[in-house]
Amino acid sequence: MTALPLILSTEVAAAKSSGRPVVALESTIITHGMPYPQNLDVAREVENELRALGVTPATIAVIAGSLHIGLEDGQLEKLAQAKSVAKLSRADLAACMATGGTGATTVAATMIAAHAAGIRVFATGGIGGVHRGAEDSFDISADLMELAQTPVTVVAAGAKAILDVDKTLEVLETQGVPVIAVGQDSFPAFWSAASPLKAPLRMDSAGSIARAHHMRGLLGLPGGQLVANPIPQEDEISAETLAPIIAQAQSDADAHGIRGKAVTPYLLQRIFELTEGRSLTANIALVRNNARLAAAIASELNGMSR
Ligand code: PSU
Ligand code: MN
Repeated sequence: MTALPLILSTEVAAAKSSGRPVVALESTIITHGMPYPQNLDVAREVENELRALGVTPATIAVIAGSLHIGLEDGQLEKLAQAKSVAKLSRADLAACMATGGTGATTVAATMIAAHAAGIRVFATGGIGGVHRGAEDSFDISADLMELAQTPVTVVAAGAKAILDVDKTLEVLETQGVPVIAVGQDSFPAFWSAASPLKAPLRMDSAGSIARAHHMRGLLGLPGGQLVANPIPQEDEISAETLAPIIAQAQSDADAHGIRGKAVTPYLLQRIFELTEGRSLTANIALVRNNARLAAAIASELNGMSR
């Protein structure tokens, strides 16, 4: 049996060998979450946001069977332009690598890859969760179970209202995943900072979040943490504006019989169209905001032993 085909980008390799903090970034948000060319702009801006804070970005993807931890700019550009790239979650990652395939990693697969590379903090936009109507479809993202078993702290802007957010929080509780709202009591609703739902936990500093990650390790707890970071107020879109748009996107998905892996990308694309791109401006702002917080958490964690 040969070793895991893991390839570090030049800058990730340099950061790791000199002990500087690294933050993981997913690639499904690039290939299935936003249209080209905005997806490429966002990916680069988020990477630069981290670099400006002295933290090395590691965008993760599978290219020709190898698990890449950090992409060179040309690889990022190619991935952003690629059509019909595979979407890889926990179930698909090994199969794609074994067959020499190329694919983008979801939150679940990015956590697995980050952990394999010794990266403890990961920034994204929104996580997958329990879909509306899950009582019939059983559509529950593998992201939730991944958070229960892989020790990576994931910074997201909460969960989109394309999901059943109540049920998502219930599953996270059942799975023993800490859900930490940052600087507020309510669980953020992706495009809007606040929501009617109270977050299970609240922390007001990157240091506390880093210490909680470290403490879980000392306790021998296997999973990670979900950090729910509200979108900056100046960038938010109100829940009232979005509610009918989400309902429309959901009914379009149902009418077209969209199932399985295709559900989340379909809904994201439909909302982008229905808001005439307005959803994207907010999306960019919140991902950058999450990168900044992830950088602070990774820097704090870097000072603590594993
Ligand atoms: N939710 C978002 N934006 C995203 C995704 C989810 O608000 O880009 C992507 C992430 O990669 C997430 C994946 O891990 O979709 C979840 O897909 P599924 O629901 O099929 O597990
Ligand atoms: Mn699903």
